Amino acid sequence: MSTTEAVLGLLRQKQKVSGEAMAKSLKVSRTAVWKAMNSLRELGYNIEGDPKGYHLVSAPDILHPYELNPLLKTKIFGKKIEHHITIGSTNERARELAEEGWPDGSFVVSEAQETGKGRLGRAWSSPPGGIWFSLILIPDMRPSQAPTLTLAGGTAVANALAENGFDARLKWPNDVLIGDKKVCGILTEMSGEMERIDYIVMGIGINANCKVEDLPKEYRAKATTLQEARGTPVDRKKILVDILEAFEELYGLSTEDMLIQWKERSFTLGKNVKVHTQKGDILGVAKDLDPTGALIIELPSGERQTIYSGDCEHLRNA
Ligand code: BT5
Repeated sequence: MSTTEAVLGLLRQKQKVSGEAMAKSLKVSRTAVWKAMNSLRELGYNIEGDPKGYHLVSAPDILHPYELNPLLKTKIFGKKIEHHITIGSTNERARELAEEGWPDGSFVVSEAQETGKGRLGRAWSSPPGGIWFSLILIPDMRPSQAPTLTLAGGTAVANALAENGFDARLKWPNDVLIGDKKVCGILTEMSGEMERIDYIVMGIGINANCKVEDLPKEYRAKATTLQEARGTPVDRKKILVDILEAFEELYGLSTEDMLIQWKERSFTLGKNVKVHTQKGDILGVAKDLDPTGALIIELPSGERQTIYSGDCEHLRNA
């Protein structure tokens, strides 16, 4: 734990604490305490000071490890966290950290993204107030099984949102919906070879305390935010921590059990769908998932087709 985080710990424990007492308790210099105080203030902590000592008035609403660590009960997820006020894309940064050897379950989180990415080179709008983060995963599985992890990520988000009172449902392969509107998207990128995964970066973006009007016009019709679904802002820290806990639990399961949980929250299965794939559109009824997480569609002819990737559109059931 850094001196700054330790100083924050003392400020949280006591109504008022002097610089001298903190320096003594942490076995550091008064200057180190003073520097820590400045770093905390820069992050938005409101700390009042008088000759008798310091008092923490309020903490900022940021997804900084200083705020998350005291809440996290996970064993692997979040052991290392990098926080940004703004960044291009957390996925890009997580890739760099994965290359540097950051461990399984570590993640990068940012309050906003300037060039957030969706799948296939699409853009992901990431205004302040959302939850934008990218996990580094080093799973012991074959690359062909990797798509099941995207489904697990979605399930973790849906389970955590359900715990927080939202009726969240999953749209194959990478969306979380509230009603029929997208509240969360997932972008999974893999580095490895045919037979071996080096690492996976899984970016998860949740429209939390933002408004639909904060998104570009062309995205609004199909999008929602947690704040709009509830009518009041949500506790972003709790939601992020709940997602990490839910994901860690799923991460320990067999892919078979992970898929069972996805199916329980699925909005797609049983629906008439049109799936846009590289080879064209496929119309039919979404019937099931195969063991790799691919979508099994029953075509109007009664024949079944397995789809490995694409964009799924739910059609009104006839
Ligand atoms: C996704 O792609 O849904 C993946 C989104 C992943 C975002 C996270 S945020 C943290 C991490 N860092 C990144 O840079 N990315 C990840 P896709 O299924 O291709 O959906 C993209 C489409 O969703 C866009 O073309 C828009 O139509 C729409 N869209 C963009 N921003 C949106 C938003 N904030 N809410 C709802 N829909 C949005």
